[in-house]
Amino acid sequence: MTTPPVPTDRPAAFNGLLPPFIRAIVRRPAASFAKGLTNRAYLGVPSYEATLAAFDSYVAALRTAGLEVTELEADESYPDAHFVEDAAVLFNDTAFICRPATPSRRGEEQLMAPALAGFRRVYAEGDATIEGGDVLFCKDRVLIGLSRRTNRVGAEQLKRAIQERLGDIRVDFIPFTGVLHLKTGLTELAPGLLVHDPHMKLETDILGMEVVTLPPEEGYAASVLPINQHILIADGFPTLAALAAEHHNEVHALPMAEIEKMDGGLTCLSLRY
Ligand code: CIR
Repeated sequence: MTTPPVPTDRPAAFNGLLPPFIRAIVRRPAASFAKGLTNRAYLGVPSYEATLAAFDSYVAALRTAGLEVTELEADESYPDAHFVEDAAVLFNDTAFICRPATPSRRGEEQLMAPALAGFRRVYAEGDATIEGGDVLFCKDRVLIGLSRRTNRVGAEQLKRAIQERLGDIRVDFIPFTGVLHLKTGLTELAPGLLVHDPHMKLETDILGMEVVTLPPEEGYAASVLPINQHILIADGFPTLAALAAEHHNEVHALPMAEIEKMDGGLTCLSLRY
């Protein structure tokens, strides 16, 4: 299934550097999903039924936020493939096709590429490893996490592609440890305002942005997904919920406990554009 890219002549919205989102791509979780990678096995084995229910709530929230959602079929050979965000980074008419770091996820980017045939595609190559979960478009800059999944070669390739397409915008590399992806532990709740999971150890300062560090027991909630005037948050985290309500009129609190068990969050379940 091919999806058309977003027209580039619309005004910038919440995402600052990007046009307002109008569409999203998701993939239904496969029955093999529990064979996927996780650093959170201590949370227990997730149930497939509950995972599908969480996924359905998520898709419904994307639609309520006004997005036209394309749902791709599950693929049993890739248990992590519903974390579609890791396979590509979309900006305007460009799809930067990532290069997953782990053998079990290598190939997901090929699986995603046909759905992105309407985009101008740029491929990570050579020694690059990069996953979309490490890429955060903010109000006035792009942050690329340097993690166990994204190396400097991959980050440089993406930086070049972004600057070729969007002009000489600021792209900062953010080395960190303690969580899986950059957006596992750091997202932009409102323009210029980042929320941070204290389990994530940032190895550099983030200058010129406000950073709110959540209480440790709410660390998982640092992964929020603003969509134009709406925001999706994980249900059950009162500090984060209060902050979201301060900045957004439309807050959707979603059941994420099953997704968390496989180290997933709100951003990774879709590609928005
Ligand atoms: C993994 O470890 O790769 C998957 N189980 C979870 C990926 C989550 N993706 C993301 O946060 N962008």
